[in-house]
Amino acid sequence: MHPLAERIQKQDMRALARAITLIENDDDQKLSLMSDIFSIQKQAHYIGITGSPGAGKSSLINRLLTFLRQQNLTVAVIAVDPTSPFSGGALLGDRTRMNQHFLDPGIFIRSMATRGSLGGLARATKDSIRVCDAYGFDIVLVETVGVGQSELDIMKVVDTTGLVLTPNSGDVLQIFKAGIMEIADLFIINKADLPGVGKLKSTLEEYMMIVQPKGWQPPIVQTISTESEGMDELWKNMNDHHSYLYRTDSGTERRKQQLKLEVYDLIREEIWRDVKTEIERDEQKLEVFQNPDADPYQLARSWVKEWGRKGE
Ligand SMILES: Nc1nc2c(ncn2[C@@H]2O[C@H](COP(=O)(O)OP(=O)(O)O)[C@@H](O)[C@H]2O)c(=O)[nH]1
Ligand SMILES: [Mg+2]
Repeated sequence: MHPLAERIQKQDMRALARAITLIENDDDQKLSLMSDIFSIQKQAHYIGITGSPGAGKSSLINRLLTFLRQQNLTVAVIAVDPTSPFSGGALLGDRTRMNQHFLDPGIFIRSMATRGSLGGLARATKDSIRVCDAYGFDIVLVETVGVGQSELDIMKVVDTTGLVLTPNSGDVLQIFKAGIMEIADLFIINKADLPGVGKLKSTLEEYMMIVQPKGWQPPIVQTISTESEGMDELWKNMNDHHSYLYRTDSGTERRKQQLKLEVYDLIREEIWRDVKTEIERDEQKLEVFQNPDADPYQLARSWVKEWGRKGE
């Protein structure tokens, strides 16, 4: 087994941090490490928290952390939101609030950097989630801003996705357009202390009437993160969703689908990495880029074909 995997299995926190750095840097050892990590996973509950900037994702996670620790559950938090207080881009006040968690050995907090990672942010995040699982955390929470494709990709690997919305913010339309409504397993109306909760709730209910989700019906939960309100209800619904995934046929179908998507993603990333490496080390091929009018379709096809023949 990879020495880092061995140390992670023995709950060595420094090995955990080291492994994530190795993943971020897309180190050559990554795939062999991940294979070992995969074999020592313990099936933590992976939970994604997404939503517009300012919706209260970090505040919610902060409160949920306290709640989960009271239940004696251990939690890893991976922040993909560059503005997250967990990633240091924080308001001072937020950081002070988080300090209690930073000192707790039952909690691990890490932000993701993408620099150098060929597979991109989503890949690095997925791998890091698994490393935290292998270490033995009961729950892995991921905070992402619900905006781009890479956020959507991250949500493909988590078990449960909570979409944080706020009353009167008009973000539902944005989120709808970005295709994020579909990936929500749970609608979280945060800032439920503000006016407009009823209206947002009926918008979500109307949405569900139209799309008529099969299998799991995303519940609507109300929270006030600033006052720690609604955490028990939120956790109950997250747990229900986990049971749905692991104890029902329709949940099993969804997990099969998820596996397929991940394998396809991995194949795409692996081939891309290989082909790109081949091109970059071949002077003759690089020369072709000197002609800005070259046919991109023809180039891509011929190089992929050439790569395919090499493996024969
Ligand atoms: N009124 C109210 N404000 C909240 C609530 N939750 C978070 N906020 C505030 O919303 C702002 C953005 O919160 P933050 O957690 O950083 O949002 P994020 O960008 O989604 O991570 C902060 O000023 C929070 O204090 C809530 O339930 N009610
Ligand atoms: Mg945040």
